[in-house]
Amino acid sequence: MKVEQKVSSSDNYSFSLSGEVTIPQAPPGFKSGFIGIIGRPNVGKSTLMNQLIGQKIAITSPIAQTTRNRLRGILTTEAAQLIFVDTPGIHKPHHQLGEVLVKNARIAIDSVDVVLFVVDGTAACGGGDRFIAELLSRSQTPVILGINKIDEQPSDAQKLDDSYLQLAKEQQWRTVKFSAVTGVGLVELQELLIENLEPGPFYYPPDLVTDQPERFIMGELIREQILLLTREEVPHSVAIAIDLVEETPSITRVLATIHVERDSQKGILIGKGGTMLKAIGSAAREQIQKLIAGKVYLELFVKVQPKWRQSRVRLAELGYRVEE
Ligand SMILES: Nc1nc2c(ncn2[C@@H]2O[C@H](COP(=O)(O)OP(=O)(O)OP(=O)(O)O)[C@@H](O)[C@H]2O)c(=O)[nH]1
Ligand SMILES: [Mg+2]
Repeated sequence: MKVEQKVSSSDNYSFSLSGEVTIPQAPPGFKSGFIGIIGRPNVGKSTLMNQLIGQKIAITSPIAQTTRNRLRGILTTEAAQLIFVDTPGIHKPHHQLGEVLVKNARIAIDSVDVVLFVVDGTAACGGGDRFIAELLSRSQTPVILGINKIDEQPSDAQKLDDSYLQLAKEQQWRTVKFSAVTGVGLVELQELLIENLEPGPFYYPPDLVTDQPERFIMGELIREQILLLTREEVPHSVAIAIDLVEETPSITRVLATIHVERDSQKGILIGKGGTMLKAIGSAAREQIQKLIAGKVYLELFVKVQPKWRQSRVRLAELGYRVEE
C-alpha cells in the first residue's frame, strides 16, 4: 500500500486513463480547508494530528523539536474535509535549522484558513506562548486556542486554564479543551473547526490521510526511534535519507542512511558491538511494517557529514524544505 496512492473501493470517484485519481465533486454545503496546528515545542501538536486523522503519520516524542517539516494530515468526514498542517514547535532560533523552522511556521500561519493554537494545559501560559500569540495577532488568519493534555492537569487546573483564557479573551479567540492522548474533547474540537471553515471542494481523495510520500514517513519513523533511544546530543544532529525501497511480493526492502555531524555521534548511534543501531533498526522496522501493512527488511547505515545543519544546500539535499 502506498500512502500517497491510497484509494477507496467506493465508486464515488475513478481512475482516469492516465492512472490518476479523479477527486469527487463535493456535495452541496460541504466544507473544507487548511488548519495550521501551531504552538510551542512539545505541547502535543503531532500527537493531536495523528489522533484526529486516526493514523500515525507524524512522529512524536517527549523531546522538544521533534517535528521538522510541515506535514499535512487529512480528515474527511461526511460534512467536511479538514487538512491539518502540523508544524515544528515555534521557539527562538539558535542556528540555521532553527531559523528555517520558525520561518516555515510563520509561512504556515499565513497560508492556512484557520490556526489551531495548541498550548500545554499542565503548565501556565508563559513567554513562549505569548511570543506565538503575538505572531498570531499580526496575522489575518482566524485562531482557535486549544488547551491540550487535560488528562494530566493537576487538581487546581482552573488557575492554569485562566492564564490561557485571559490570553484568548484579549485576542477574542474561541477556546476548546482536550486530550490528544485519550481523545477527550476531540469531537467538540472537530465541530468547532468545521464551524470555522468555508464551503469548499475536496482538495484530496476522501480516504487519503497525508500528502507525504511513504518514503518520507519511513525516514521519520527511523528518526523517531533515534529520538527515543539515544542520548540528548544525538537526536537533533541526525538526518535520514532513504536510499532504496524495493517491493517484492513477500517483503519490502528498505535501505537508509543516518547522517550525523560528528564521529562521536556515529559512535553513540552504532553502540557497543552495534547494539544501539540494532535496537533502532528493529524498533523502526516494526513501525514501518505498521505503516505499509507488510513485512519489512530494514538496513541502516551511518555516515558523518559535518555541519549539515549550517548548510542550506545540505538541508535541502536531506529533504528539509527551505521555503522562501
Ligand atoms: N498526558 C498527555 N501527554 C500528551 C498529550 N499530547 C501529547 N502528549 C505528549 O507530549 C509529548 C510531545 O508530543 P508531540 O506530539 O511530539 O508534541 P509536538 O507539539 O508535536 O512537539 P514538537 O514537534 O517538538 O513541536 C509526547 O511525549 C506526547 O506523548 C496529551 O493529551 N496528554
Ligand atoms: Mg511535532
